[in-house]
Amino acid sequence: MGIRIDEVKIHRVVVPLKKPFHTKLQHVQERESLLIEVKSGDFIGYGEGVAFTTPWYTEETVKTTKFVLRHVLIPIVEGMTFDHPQEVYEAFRHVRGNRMAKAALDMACWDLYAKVQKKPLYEIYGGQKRAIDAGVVVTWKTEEELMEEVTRAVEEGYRRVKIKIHRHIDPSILQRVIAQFPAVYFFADANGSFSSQSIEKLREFDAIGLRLIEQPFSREARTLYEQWTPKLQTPIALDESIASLEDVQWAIETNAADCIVLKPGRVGGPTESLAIIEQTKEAGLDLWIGGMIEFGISKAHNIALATLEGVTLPGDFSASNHFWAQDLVTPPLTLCDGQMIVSDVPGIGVTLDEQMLKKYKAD
Ligand code: OSB
Ligand code: MG
Repeated sequence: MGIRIDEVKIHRVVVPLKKPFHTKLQHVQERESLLIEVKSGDFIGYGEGVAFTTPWYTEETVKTTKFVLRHVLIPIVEGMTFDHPQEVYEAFRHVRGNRMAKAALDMACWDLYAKVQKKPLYEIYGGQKRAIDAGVVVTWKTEEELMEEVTRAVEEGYRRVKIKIHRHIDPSILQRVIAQFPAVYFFADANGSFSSQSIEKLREFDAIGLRLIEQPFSREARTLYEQWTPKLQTPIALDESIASLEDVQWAIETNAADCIVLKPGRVGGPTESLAIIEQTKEAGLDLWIGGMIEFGISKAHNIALATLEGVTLPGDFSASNHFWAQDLVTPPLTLCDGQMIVSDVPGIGVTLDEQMLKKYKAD
C-alpha cells in the first residue's frame, strides 16, 4: 500500500533568539526558517528548511529554498505515491544542488512514512540508542563571558561544550577554561578562520587539549586539510566542507578529516545522511550530528539519526530552551542528566505547536 502525497505546505517563520548568537561570521538575533508539512490523508510529516536569511554560512537562503521547493520540488512530488521515502528523494535527485531545500522535503517524507508505519523514526532507521548525549555551543567575547557561559552549560548538565574560536583569539583563554572542567568534552569551532598564513596560531590551539577542532580552514581549502589534518595531534572535524556524500568520500580517500560533522539539513536530508553514516562507519571515521540554530522539528529528526551506531560523538543537541524562549514544537526537547531521551511516539516524536506557529508565522 503506497503513501500518496496529497499536499505540501510551506510556513515561513521568524523567531527571536533568547540571546544573540555572535560569531566572526554573523550576528544572529532572530531565526528565519521554513517549516514543511507533507500530508497524506490524516497523516502529517514535518520537515524544516535550515538555510539562513542571507548566504553567510551556506549558499542557499530562505528565499532560494522556498523558491526551489515551491516551483521545482513540490510540483515533482505532489500527487506522487511512494512505498519508501527514498523513492521521493530519487524523484528529485536530478535537480542540481539546492540540498537544503531537498532536505526539508526529505525529512517530512521520512516522518510521514514512520507515522504511517506507526513506528518511531529511530526504529525505522534501525537505531539502537535510547538516549543520546547532548551538546551545546558557546559564543563569547571576553574570557569572563566564556567562563560564565561554560559554567552555566555544565550546571545545566551538558558534558560536551563547543566553543567558537577564530585566529585572533588567545588560546590560553581556552586553556584556562578547559582546565576548570576536566570531565567535559571541549570542541572548538573555527568556521574556516585559519589559512596557510596562520598555521602557527593553529598549532597553539592544537597544544591545549581540545577533544577536536572543527573546520579550521575554509571549505575551499581542501589541500590544506590534506596537508595538515594528519600532522595535527588534535582530531580535525569537517563541517562546512561536508555538503554531500561525495565530500565525505574525498575526506576519507585523502585522510583530510578525522571526524565528520553531519548536518542533515545541509546535505539533502535523512536519505543522504544515512548513506554518509554508512560510509564513515565503514571507514572507521568518527561522526557527530551538527546543528544550525534549529527548531525542534529538525532537532527531533537529528535525534532519530543520532541513535545509529555510526554516530560516535556527541553533537549539537541543545535543549529547546537554549536558543528559544519557547520552541515551535510540543513537547519541547529537554535534558535528562546530560542526555536527551529518544521518543517512542510514531514519527519524530514532536508536533508543530499550532499556537506558536500562528504567533511567529510570517507567510
Ligand atoms: O558552524 O556549527 C556551525 C550555527 C549556525 C551556523 C553554523 C554553525 C552553528 C553552530 C550552532 O555552531 C550549533 C547549534 O545549532 O547548536
Ligand atoms: Mg561548525
